Formats: sequence, C-alpha cells, structure tokens
Amino acid sequence: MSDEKNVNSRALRLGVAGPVGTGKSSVIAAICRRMRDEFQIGVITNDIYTDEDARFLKSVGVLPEERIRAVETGSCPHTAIRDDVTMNLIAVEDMERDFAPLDIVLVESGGDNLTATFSPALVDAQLFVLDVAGGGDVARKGGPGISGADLLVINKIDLGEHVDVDVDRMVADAEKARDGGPVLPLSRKRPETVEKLCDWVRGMHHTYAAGGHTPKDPGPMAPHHHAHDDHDHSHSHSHD
Ligand SMILES: Nc1nc2c(ncn2[C@@H]2O[C@H](COP(=O)(O)OP(=O)(O)OP(=O)(O)O)[C@@H](O)[C@H]2O)c(=O)[nH]1
Ligand SMILES: [Mg+2]
Repeated sequence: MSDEKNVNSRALRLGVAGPVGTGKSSVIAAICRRMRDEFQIGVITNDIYTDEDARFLKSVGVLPEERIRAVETGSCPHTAIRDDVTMNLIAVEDMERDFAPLDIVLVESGGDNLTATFSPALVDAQLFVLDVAGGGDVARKGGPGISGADLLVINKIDLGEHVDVDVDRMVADAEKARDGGPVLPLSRKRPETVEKLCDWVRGMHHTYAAGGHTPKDPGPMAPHHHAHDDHDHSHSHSHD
C-alpha cells in the first residue's frame, strides 16, 4: 500500500495558547469556518470561571453547537493545560467518542501570560498567538510559547499602523527568537493570511495522520506567583 496509510487514527489534538485577548477564539473560529467541510472538527475551550469562549464560538455559528464544549478550569489557566490535564483530556476524549471519527480537536487555553504552554500529554501540536496590539517588542522577549510552539501566529496585523508597530520587524524578531521556526502574520481582514493558517493546519494534520509528527514540549513555565484576593494571601509555585 502507499505511504498515505493512516498511522494515527485518532484526531489531531491542536492547542491554541497565548495572552488574554490576542485572538485565540478568533483563530479557532477562522479555522472552523474555512475547514469544516474538509475535516470533522471539535472544539474545547478553557475559561477560569465562565464558558464565555464557548458561547462566543457557538454564537458565530462556525460549528454545530454540540461540537463546542467548555471546560471551566476554576484555576489559573496553565494548570489545566500543563500541570494536571485531566479535565481537558476527559473533555477531548468524550468529544472524540461522541462524534467519532473526528479529524481535529482544537483546544483553546484560557488567556495567560507569555510562559503558558500545553503539555504534550494533552495536545499533539500547538499554536501560540500574539497580537501586534500587545506591542512590537513582545516577540523579541521570547518565552517557551514564542520559541517552542509548533506555529507562532502574530495576529491583528491590520492594526500595526494604528499602534505604531512595524509588523515586518516583529515577524523578523519572532523568527529569530524561534531559530527560523514558522511564524505566521495574520489578520481576519486579510483572507490570504487566513488561508495560510489553514494550509499550516492541513499540513500538520497530514503529517500527523501519516505518523510523521512527534509532539514536543515547548518547555516549562517560569516560576511565578499568584495572589488570591478572596483570602488575602498569595503563594508561589514553580512548574518543573
Ligand atoms: N483588528 C483585529 N481584531 C481582531 C482580529 N482577531 C481578533 N480580533 C479582536 O480581538 C479581540 C479578542 O479576540 P478573541 O478571539 O476573543 O481573543 P482571545 O485570545 O480568544 O481572548 P481570551 O479568550 O479572552 O483570552 C476581539 O475583539 C476580536 O474581535 C484581527 O485579525 N484584527
Ligand atoms: Mg478566547
């Protein structure tokens, strides 16, 4: 038989991480809208206290509602995508079972800081989403998501001129921080960039399904600190 043989028969699990408001849900909506006729897709969203991301995705009608499910993590977002992925793994497996056979399950992380990445125990590949409105120097600052995600998306490039960000320079900085790893400038207002995003997803799915992709860990979070207003105390933890 040919080398087109399906080696990985379960869905490609694709994580979408990045700071708050950079466009993770919009990226997922764009992928679903463009690719739902080619692939069987499901979506899992993560919010700390709400199901807002899931409600947004349902409201834009990119997939049948039942294929979009929310996980309310109840804790800092990275915990549920990296330290203890149980809630998400159960949600992904339930989705895969309920709508078998799925081709792609997209998992949106809750918005976090630059160091939050998915565990390879949860996703096979991951996108990290920055936006130009967060400032042109963010890409240069690096961090595990920027340097180690399978694809770095620099979103909202249509806003570059309004926020005095040189998009070409931001992309060049990002490429340097990633040792030449793929960087995709994106705007939902520029269909050709959305098509490039979908081409990347198609390529990743093809490689994954043929058994040619090895999930990799972008690296651990930096040690950090959480303050809890309700109990007026704080704690630090590091994730090794
Ligand atoms: N100008 C512009 N705005 C965009 C683009 N993509 C997303 N946005 C806007 O950016 C805002 C945040 O987008 P979301 O997709 O909700 O971002 P998110 O990362 O999912 O946000 P959280 O889940 O809250 O962290 C919304 O107002 C979007 O309409 C883009 O390409 N261009
Ligand atoms: Mg979102």
